[in-house]
Amino acid sequence: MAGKKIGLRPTDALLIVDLQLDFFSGGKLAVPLAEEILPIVNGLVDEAQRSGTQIVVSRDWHPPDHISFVAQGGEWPQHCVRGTKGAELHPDLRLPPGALFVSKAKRPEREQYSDFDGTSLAEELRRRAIDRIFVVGLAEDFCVKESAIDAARLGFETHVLRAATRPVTLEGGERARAQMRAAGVRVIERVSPPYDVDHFSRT
Ligand code: VGL
Ligand code: ZN
Repeated sequence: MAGKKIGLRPTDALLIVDLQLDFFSGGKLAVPLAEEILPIVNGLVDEAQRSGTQIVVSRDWHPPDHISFVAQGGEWPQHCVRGTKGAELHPDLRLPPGALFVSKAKRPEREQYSDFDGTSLAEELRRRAIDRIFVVGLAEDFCVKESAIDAARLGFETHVLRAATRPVTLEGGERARAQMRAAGVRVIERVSPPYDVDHFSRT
């Protein structure tokens, strides 16, 4: 696929955020049109594998009484409860060997939208000499946004591939892209030509 044009390298990471059943249609916190990104993410996974790029797969992994749930006074329906069907990764997601898995928001009393919050992900990536991160997945206005902003803040050259993410709400997505850009994240509108990361990197 057009992923070739990204020019992934062995010192890049493809960060696939929360492609879990609860975020797809029929799930507890379905993100509109989430299904559309699966073939695009799978194409990127293939490209990453060909390029020796580290693949990272994150999961929202809540206890049943997580603070973000309505029953605890939070804003979300109960979702991605550890060990349940809804917390499973979407079966269509292609997962090559060698992927790194990150589970987050595991403690009842804390919300952690970012894959870097309360995890050792930054250290794991630095240990592998990774300097660029390409963020895809769900949801653009929550975990994708917070993970990308954290990645940029932590010094990684960070790209979000808009074609491979979807927001909970359209307004939320627009706001998220503005916030990400303000934080130095590069929001890439499409993964097909003329997008070419090396072009951006040289400037
Ligand atoms: C997420 C809402 C609640 C996400 C997680 O993965 O973006 N959104 N928990
Ligand atoms: Zn959650």
